[in-house]
Amino acid sequence: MATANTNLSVYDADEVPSGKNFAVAIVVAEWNAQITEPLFQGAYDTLIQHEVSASKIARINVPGSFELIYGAKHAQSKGFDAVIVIGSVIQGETKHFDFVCEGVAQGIKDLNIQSTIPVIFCVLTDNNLQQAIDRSGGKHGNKGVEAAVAALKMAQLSKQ
Ligand code: DLZ
Repeated sequence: MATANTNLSVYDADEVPSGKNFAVAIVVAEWNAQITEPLFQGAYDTLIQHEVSASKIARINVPGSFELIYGAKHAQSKGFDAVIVIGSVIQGETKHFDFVCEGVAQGIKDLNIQSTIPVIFCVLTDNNLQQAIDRSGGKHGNKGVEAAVAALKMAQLSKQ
């Protein structure tokens, strides 16, 4: 599972389906905006690069990562071909980190079981701010790029 030796922005563009006919919602948590904004930008730019029309990309803001579940469910009801949820949870002094991480992961998993519209998990769960910076455009690349690629692959799969 470790990303230490992985660059999240590196992928084979030839293996990514065209997004020409897809509409994608990106749900963004406002908590740790210093991290979620570059993740959003990485996802958005990658979708555009793979021919998703700007008019077919919708951004939905929610307060924190815990609300990503409701935001994604809302987006699914609007008929997008894929939904990306973007959040950054950083370990603090209390157990809140564990509850938010567990809650959002299970919630997004449930949405993927219940609906045919794929929800892509772009939530960083880091021990400290530096680890989050490293994965949102830093030395380990940008998880938003990885999420956009996953969204296009899963949108295509959902049509097969
Ligand atoms: C409350 C809280 C805390 C302590 N930490 C984070 C965090 O690191 N990342 C994040 O996205 N959200 C955090 N939140 C907010 C919760 O996700 C949620 O928005 C509130 O508990 C309200 O439901």
